[in-house]
Amino acid sequence: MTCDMHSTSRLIHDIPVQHPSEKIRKTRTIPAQVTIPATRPRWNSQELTGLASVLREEGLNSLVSLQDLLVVQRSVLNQERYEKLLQARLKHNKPPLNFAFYAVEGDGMPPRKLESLQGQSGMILAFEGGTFVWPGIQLGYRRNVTLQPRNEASIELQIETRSLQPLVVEISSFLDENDCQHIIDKALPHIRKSSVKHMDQDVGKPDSNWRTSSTYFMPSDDAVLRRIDDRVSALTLIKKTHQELAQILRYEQGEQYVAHHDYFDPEMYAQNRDIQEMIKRGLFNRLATVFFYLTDVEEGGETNFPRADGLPQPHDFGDCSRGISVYPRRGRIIIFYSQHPSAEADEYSLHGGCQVKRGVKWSANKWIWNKPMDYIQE
Ligand SMILES: O=C(O)CCC(=O)C(=O)O
Repeated sequence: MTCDMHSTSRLIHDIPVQHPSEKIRKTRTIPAQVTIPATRPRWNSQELTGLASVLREEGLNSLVSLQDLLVVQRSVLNQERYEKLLQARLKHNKPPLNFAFYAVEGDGMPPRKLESLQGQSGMILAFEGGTFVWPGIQLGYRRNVTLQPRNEASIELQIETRSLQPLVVEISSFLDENDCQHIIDKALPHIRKSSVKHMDQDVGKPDSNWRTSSTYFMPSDDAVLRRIDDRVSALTLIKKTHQELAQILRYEQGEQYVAHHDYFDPEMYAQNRDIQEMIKRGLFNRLATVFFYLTDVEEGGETNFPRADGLPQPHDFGDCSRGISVYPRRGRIIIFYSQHPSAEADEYSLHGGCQVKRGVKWSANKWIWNKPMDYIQE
């Protein structure tokens, strides 16, 4: 298998967070010996009540304290990474914060990243690992959101949950006709046969064993493309600097990309120094893919997730008959998450571009990392 080139959320329901003044924790250590549970049960209402009352009693005044409390009460999901990143922050005199906290806003506003707990009450989303993911809630769940991308008027979207495992959400209309055509026209002169990053076991094998499409990595060097980057950032709530360049894809009739993961499994790329350097030996990775459909397709060309809903590993990675499929529609996008916010890989994010049976499919992907990359400036 190959991967092409280039922290589980916790919902704290309605915790009435109490505010500073009372007790300030003066010292800080990383909680010792927290264990990762084999299963990850949801918070039950008794636990939530307990947590809320501890918050009230302790009068926690900082996000770090809230993080400590969660870790002590519940343990972390990716202990090794949690401790490494915390140590690195302490070394650089940064607050030892590994979790990100978001306040759930009303009126269709997207969740707002919290910089402090001052004045905060209501529902808070907590993400171990520090990166936001849209909570799936349940299959078919639809939320209307008003985004405020930088340098653009606000836009209203509907985000629909298509799958919970892996987490896939769909926005039926994100790009307009002109955006789609602009990308296609700009890519056309540069498009070349797609390559894949071979896992150690596959080095030397032809790319076409997996992928027969054509590709262009497009720099964000004009106003339309920069606006799309800003929109993607506003939608994912992840900084633009975490994005790779858009990879534009063309599939002609009969072409496909068999099922694969977008993240780099450190063990499968153990001999590849560039990838090891990029993923810092497993600390960082591609977290999410934003996938754009730039054309309709007469038949075929769907994106298939063959392991959706916990299905077993397929025998045939080109078989698109299992799991869920998203069909190409000009302007539609999906976001799927290859990793949990805690940076544990989600093996169920296996996906492929099914054979185009009739017509031509133009599409594009934006890979988003859980760390800043060098491709796109803020
Ligand atoms: O074409 C598709 O629908 C999926 C493409 C894909 O998985 C990829 O480029 O990584």
